[in-house]
Amino acid sequence: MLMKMSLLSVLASFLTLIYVANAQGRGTVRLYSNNSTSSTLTAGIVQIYYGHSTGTNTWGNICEDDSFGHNEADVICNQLGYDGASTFGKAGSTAMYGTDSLDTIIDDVTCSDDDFLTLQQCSFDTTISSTCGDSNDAFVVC
Ligand SMILES: [Ca+2]
Ligand SMILES: [Ca+2]
Repeated sequence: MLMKMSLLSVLASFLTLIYVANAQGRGTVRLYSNNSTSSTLTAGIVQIYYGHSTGTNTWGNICEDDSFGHNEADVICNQLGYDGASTFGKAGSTAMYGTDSLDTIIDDVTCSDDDFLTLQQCSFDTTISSTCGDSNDAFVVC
């Protein structure tokens, strides 16, 4: 009986660890490059885990059309654990990262300070401009 209980508690701790490792927080960002979203990527198309128009959180892209600039790229790299961005742009302007076919879920990101540590300190819109498609997915090089 004692043996059975300790096995169960070990299993429970193990499952908790797996859950924590896989937990996606709302607002989490990651990079995409040629079908990979490896956490070791330092450059790629930006994906964010955020509420879609359906209300549930999902992974999607950020539109790089008008307000997206160096401040915004810096904040994304800061959030990923790097010290700002060296460059950024539209996915359609390079063949480096492939095409990320996820929907665009964040538009008009504006960060008033490039030292912010997370995009949630910036303003942004979940109403997506018609100009936002895969070729306008924002990429960053951290
Ligand atoms: Ca826009
Ligand atoms: Ca996309």
